Amino acid sequence: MAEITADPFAFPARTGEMALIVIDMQRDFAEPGGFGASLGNDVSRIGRIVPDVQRLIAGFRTAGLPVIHTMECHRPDLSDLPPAKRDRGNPALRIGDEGPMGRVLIAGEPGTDILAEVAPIAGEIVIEKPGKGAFYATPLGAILKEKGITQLVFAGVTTEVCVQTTMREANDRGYECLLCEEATESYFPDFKAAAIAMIRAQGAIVGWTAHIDDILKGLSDA
Ligand code: C5J
Repeated sequence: MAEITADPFAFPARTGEMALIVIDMQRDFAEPGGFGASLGNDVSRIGRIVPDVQRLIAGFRTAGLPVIHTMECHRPDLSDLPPAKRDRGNPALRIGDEGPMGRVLIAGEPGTDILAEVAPIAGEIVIEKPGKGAFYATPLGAILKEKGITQLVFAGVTTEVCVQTTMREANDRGYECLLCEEATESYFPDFKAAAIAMIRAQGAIVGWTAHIDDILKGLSDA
């Protein structure tokens, strides 16, 4: 067993049972004209983590470990979009509306695509999810079970919404979860810091957090 230097204590890595989950690195969250921007957010923050997400993905690919990507998106007929989600807030564009990158957060539209720099390669699993958590209404749990995965390393956006929700879902399902601090981002720096703090508080009540170099070292030592 390899150890990854982490907070609040070393992560007991079993690389044979480990996968990387890259949450929602989509144009809709990172580029002007998408869902994130329609809610009034400064989306430029998201692009800044792309090089570290790339490095983390490359480390997993080099180690021969699974990389699983998620996309927050809905069916074109909106049958998986609860009115409570579509009507929330006062966005410039609602989910399903026609925007500069196609229909906002709809499967198959240009804005829903994963950023080219961190896009899946052939053979990697992509989970389309209608909720914030990646386990809700998706085959993710069954896929992980079939692959014998028990440990999940997390990257992606946004830290306190889809990343944290998925980590909490995974933690309740018995997975050991580790969040890479440099490979996640929020529109709100304070929320990122708070999410990281609450995940690892109380003896890793939701999971561990670690720096990218320590995770990559743990993978290469294993
Ligand atoms: C949000 C996400 N923030 N991927 N989605 O609505 O975190």
